[in-house]
Parts: sequence; C-alpha cells; structure tokens
Amino acid sequence: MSRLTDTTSRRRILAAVGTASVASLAGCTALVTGGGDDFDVGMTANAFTPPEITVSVGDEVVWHNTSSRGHTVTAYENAIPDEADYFASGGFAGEAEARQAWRDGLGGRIDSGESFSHTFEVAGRYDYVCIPHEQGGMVGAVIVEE
Ligand SMILES: [Cu+2]
Repeated sequence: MSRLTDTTSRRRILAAVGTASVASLAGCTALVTGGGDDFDVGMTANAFTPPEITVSVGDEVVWHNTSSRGHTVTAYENAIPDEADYFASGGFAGEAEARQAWRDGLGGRIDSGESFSHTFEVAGRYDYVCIPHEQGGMVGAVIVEE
C-alpha cells in the first residue's frame, strides 16, 4: 500500500515538474546567434520581411537580422492578445521598459547576423516594431491561429 502510494505520488510530482518546465520554456524568449537561412522573418535596412506572418499556436517564430543595421523586435504592449506573454528582444517585461533600455544603451538590439525567437502560445494578432526605425515604418505583425 505505502509502496504503491509512493510510486503514484512520485509520478504525479514528476509529471507536474515536467509540465511546468515545458510551459516556462515555451513562454521564454531568447537571443541566439548564428547564421543560416533557418528563420521566419528577415530584417532589411528598414523593414521586416515578410511584414506579416501567420503561424499556429505553439509555433516558434525566428527573426534574423539580414541587414547591416541593428534592429529590435519589440511588441506593442496594447496590440497583443490580453492573455499573451509580452515579448521583446532583450527580454524586457514591457514596452516602456524596452523603450527605456534602448534609449539608455541600445538595449534589446539585434545586431547584424543575430537572431531572436519567440514561441506563441495564445492565438490572436501581435503587432510589433523596431524601436530605432519606428519612424520609418519598420513594423510587423504575427497572426497566431488556433
Ligand atoms: Cu530597425
């Protein structure tokens, strides 16, 4: 009896830990370096290409700076689904923080040849911007379908 109970509760704990790990990984953002053509959205001198991309819930989107200029990928906090995690290169918790970090020292910059990725767990439309080239219209959108 006690042995069976121990085994059962241990399995439950392991299952719970496993789920939590997957969830936290899925929600995180990461700046990764490396070349290759394995990306979804490129960045030219002043544009995201393509400017709009459609993916499915659970998909990871990889941006790659294919230009010689530094860019950011910064979500518009008020233009993502209510339940969604905020995302921005540099890993900032919100848009104001991301903008301040850029002003203070180019925080969140994705240099030439670098990539940034985010996994989308909530369906909906996500509008985002490159902070230094916002005036030039460097904006994009990710549409996440169920
Ligand atoms: Cu830019």
